[in-house]
Amino acid sequence: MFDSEYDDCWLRYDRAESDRLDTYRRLCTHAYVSDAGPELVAVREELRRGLGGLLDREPHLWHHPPRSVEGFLAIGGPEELRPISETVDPEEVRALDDDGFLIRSVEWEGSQCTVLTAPADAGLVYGTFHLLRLMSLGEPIDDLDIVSEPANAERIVDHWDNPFRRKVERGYAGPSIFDWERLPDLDERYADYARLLASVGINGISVNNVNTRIPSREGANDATSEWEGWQLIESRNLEKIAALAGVFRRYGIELYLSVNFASPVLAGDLDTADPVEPEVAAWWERKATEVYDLIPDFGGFVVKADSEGQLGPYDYDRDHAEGANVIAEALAPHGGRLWWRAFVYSEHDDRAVQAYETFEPLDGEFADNVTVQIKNGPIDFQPREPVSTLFGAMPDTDLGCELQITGEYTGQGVHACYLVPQWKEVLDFDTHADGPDTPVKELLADREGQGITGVGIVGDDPNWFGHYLLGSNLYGFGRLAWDPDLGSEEIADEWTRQTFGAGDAGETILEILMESWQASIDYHTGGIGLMHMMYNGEAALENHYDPAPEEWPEYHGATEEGIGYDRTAAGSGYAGQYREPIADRYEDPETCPEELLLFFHHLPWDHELEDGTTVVQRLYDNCFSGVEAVEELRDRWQGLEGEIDERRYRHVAERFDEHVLQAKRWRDTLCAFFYEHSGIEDEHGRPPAV
Ligand code: GCW
Repeated sequence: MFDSEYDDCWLRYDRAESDRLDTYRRLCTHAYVSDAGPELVAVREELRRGLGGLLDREPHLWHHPPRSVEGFLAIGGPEELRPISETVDPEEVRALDDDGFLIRSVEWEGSQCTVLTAPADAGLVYGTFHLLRLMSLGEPIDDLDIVSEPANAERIVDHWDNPFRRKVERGYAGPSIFDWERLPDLDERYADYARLLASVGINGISVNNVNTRIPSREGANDATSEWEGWQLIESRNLEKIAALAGVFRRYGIELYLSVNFASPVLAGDLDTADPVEPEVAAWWERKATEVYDLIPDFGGFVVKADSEGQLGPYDYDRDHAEGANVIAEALAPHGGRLWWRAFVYSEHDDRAVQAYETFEPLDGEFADNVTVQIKNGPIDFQPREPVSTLFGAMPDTDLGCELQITGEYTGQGVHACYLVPQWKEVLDFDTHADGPDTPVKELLADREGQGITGVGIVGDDPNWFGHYLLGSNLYGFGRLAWDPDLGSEEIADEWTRQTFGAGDAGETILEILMESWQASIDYHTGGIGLMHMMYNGEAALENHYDPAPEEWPEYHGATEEGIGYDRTAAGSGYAGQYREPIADRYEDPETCPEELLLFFHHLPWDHELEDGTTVVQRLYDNCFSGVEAVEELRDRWQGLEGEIDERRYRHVAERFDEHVLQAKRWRDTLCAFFYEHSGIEDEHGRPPAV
């Protein structure tokens, strides 16, 4: 339906199946839509596109109740349209979360009316996409009674897009979708991107890289870098931001900006960013007012401080709460929020322990409009990590869980890897924060200012994601952030049917997605807790795509006698940061889950696992089975030739060929590395045994 050169992803709105078409036409050809806010313009446009495709006929959009029609849609606020206010109790609607919506089949003046209402216009946008999703999935809509509210108040995509030269850090789908040179001129693709995000309930977007400055080798204060003038917070750039905010606003999406902690120096004329200095506080206040004068519904700022060369409060011997609060206080009068990243490491031998040691003591010290944004695991978006110990450790601080939609460590834009099962594992993890059964998803849910952020994946490539199958991750991120109780398979099934249609091909693609993550874990890590063995090499060349275990002894702990990292009390003590009984479980190799064993323990190569297999043999077996799994997935994809359009078939098939090659590269490199250190051959005599 996108009348453009790029893919329409899951918003295809293909003609409904005949068994549904008549009912859909009877109930939805006519739509009475309020024309209150900017969001209703988006609602009308989406109805034209969606119903136009699904009903295979132009829908009639009315400004009053259509007369003598069998059925019609009525979309608007609880008291805006009579078909709604006379059939639904406005109190019931007003009681819903702001982004929530209600869809109900009712009788009104002799017509079968499907009312869609919400306490706020953003809910009407999400509700409209939900109704069109049900129809795209061929679901019955003649007896609806849906009340849907997001579990997470904030559902934000964080872009790591650099404003200059449109490079996306850890982006594998071409240049940045945002053309900062041309902004505030708008590209129609911005609105289509907003549609994709709103269609899965996403309500926030941060448009630029958290690395707001590439630190020069000589240190961060080098003003000569070509970043000059590309601090988007600079006054000259704000109209670009405002233009983008206008596009996303129509789809109920608030805009955020990553800013440098030292913006008063980099984007201002101060010579300090010390948070306790009154002139610094005054600078942030002026800056916030300047932004909100242009963008009244601006979401707020995202800050990466004291991390990977980015400036921060430590540069002024202040702690992270002091650093954050000066910015938050400037945002507060405007209703803005500061997302302060907890991705701080490098002070400790064991990188895993630092975030907790830095932030847990600051619980309750952050201003009310600060959300501490925590990566799902203690290392860095690895194929599988334990859950960060900060979840459940800061009850008096608003928290956000940061996930990575782009596959930096899971094959980038080349390997098919559906990440929703990984995210489910994180969100379902029981932190025991308030005793048993306190999963992460519960800690985050139903609390203003809390939620889930995802590192963005889209780029300017026609397929948006670098790989057609990876669209499932953006789709899945939104659906899961809205409802963490949805199943991975359920979400994958929804995405597959909307993107590739129902039928056998869809079934096969669903299977491929559901098996892809475990395969990725196995060939990238050996599947029992090792991680972070990727090529880093020369900073300029680092790609995190190729294997290079030899670069990371402090991560895998491989020695002649064993492998793994001792994070028990006898080691770095990281396991002790968890609450009981989790700490005990991880502390003991007998009770530690096998999939995380070598993350918590350094064990002899011939240590016997529960089924008697040794550690080294399990590593060999998993690396080999990871490759076999990818070969199997490729075979299944090849079986779809002729069943799906040539363009997408060919695109994915080519990537599967590279996927198999690269998986073998990881397998062979890791197995050679394990053999080199252990001197123990693979029991099955499989090469490479160097
Ligand atoms: O994952 C690592 C990446 C960096 C990224 C950093 C972060 C934006 O390798 O590219 O920087 O984490 O999360 O800040």
